[in-house]
Amino acid sequence: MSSGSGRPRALVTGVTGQDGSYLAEQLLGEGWDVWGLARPASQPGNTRWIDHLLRGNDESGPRLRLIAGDLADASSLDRAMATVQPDEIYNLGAQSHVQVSFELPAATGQVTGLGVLRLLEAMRRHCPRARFYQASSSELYGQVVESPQNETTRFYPRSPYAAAKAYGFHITRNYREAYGLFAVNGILFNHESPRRGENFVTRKIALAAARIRAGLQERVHLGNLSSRRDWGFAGEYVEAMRLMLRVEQPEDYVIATGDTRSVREFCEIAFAHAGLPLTWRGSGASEQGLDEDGRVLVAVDPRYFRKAEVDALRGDAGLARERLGWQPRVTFRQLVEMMVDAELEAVGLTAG
Ligand code: NAP
Ligand code: G4F
Repeated sequence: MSSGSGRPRALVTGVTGQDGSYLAEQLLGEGWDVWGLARPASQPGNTRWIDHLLRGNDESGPRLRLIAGDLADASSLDRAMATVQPDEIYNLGAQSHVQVSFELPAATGQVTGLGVLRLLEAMRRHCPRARFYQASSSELYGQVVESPQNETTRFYPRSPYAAAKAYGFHITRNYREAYGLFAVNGILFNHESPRRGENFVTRKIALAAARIRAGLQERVHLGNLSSRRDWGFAGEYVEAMRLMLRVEQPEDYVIATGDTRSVREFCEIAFAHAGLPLTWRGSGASEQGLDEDGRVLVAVDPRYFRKAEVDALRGDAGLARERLGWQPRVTFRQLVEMMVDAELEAVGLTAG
């Protein structure tokens, strides 16, 4: 696989996000030319996680280049595809926040749903022999009908985000079947890292634990503490994306750890690691997490409750283990501690 420079080329949408930055790093490490599709920003500032890759550009070595585009704008995708002529396309761009999708349902549908179609159409026109990865989500399972969830579990989306991802899933599969494209869905369960957006619950908790320990914040307000997720490490999950495009037959895969934990458990490990072990008082909307001196460090705020919640997710990645040889290595505790360590370091502290 190669084109142009002789090196294979990848086009990554969502390159400024958590997964995009890890994926671009890995592809560059493999010697690929990587083009990141990025929305032209009216102000600089969202390239924090890829600045080191952009700085690394040189004449001879592999490099990350940005190309302007928006999943809501078909002409920009057409131009990007014609310019890059990629061998692999990773569609990671999305309005990816579930709660936000209730506030911006149509915009979420345009980008997270129809954006997939626009990209597939541009691929069909300019590089039908490329391989296409769609970032599908465990949110598709929503109100789960069985546990653990695997590739055959029925979908029950519970948010405008999940409904848009359901469209993206089906249109990807349809373009595979109708046009013979190599187009696959990775149904990834929650994956986190120090690069997670600050408004997702894991990063919000890790950030708060470190900032409270440093005296920079008094407490953190959260929503549903009983919600359970199958949380893995993002760096490992993007490895699975690459593997899915390197096998002979295009297929859809679940990527998960098989372990399910509550938001409350995440808080307990995070705060203990920051030297602030918690005890709990109350329940539901009045639940609180207190430190050894009785100070409230975690408080529930119903503003963060979802209009329709996904109560519990747990994935079965057996197919990926069998066909791709993929399995997770980082445990839940290691993930939480990695995230808290990063935030402690950012405020000049260490664990304990
Ligand atoms: P993320 O950090 O929120 O990144 C989202 C990316 O999408 C950002 O680069 C953002 O760019 C870009 N984007 C937003 N709107 C766009 C538009 N209109 N056109 C082009 N790009 C746009 O998300 P992530 O956690 O890395 O997740 C990557 C993908 O996997 C997403 O599709 C997400 O829905 C899906 N997913 C994530 C998880 C998870 O647990 N992380 C699980 C399953 C599936 P800006 O910098 O311009 O905002
Ligand atoms: O961190 P979250 O916002 O992630 P959520 O909703 O599971 O979605 C993430 O994972 C999906 C994969 O399943 C991706 F497709 C999606 O793009 C995104 O990356 O919330 C996790 C849980 C929810 O049940 C939420 O109600 O945490 C609960 N929660 C409790 N307090 C909170 C908060 N979530 C957020 N964001 N903020 C809180 O204060």
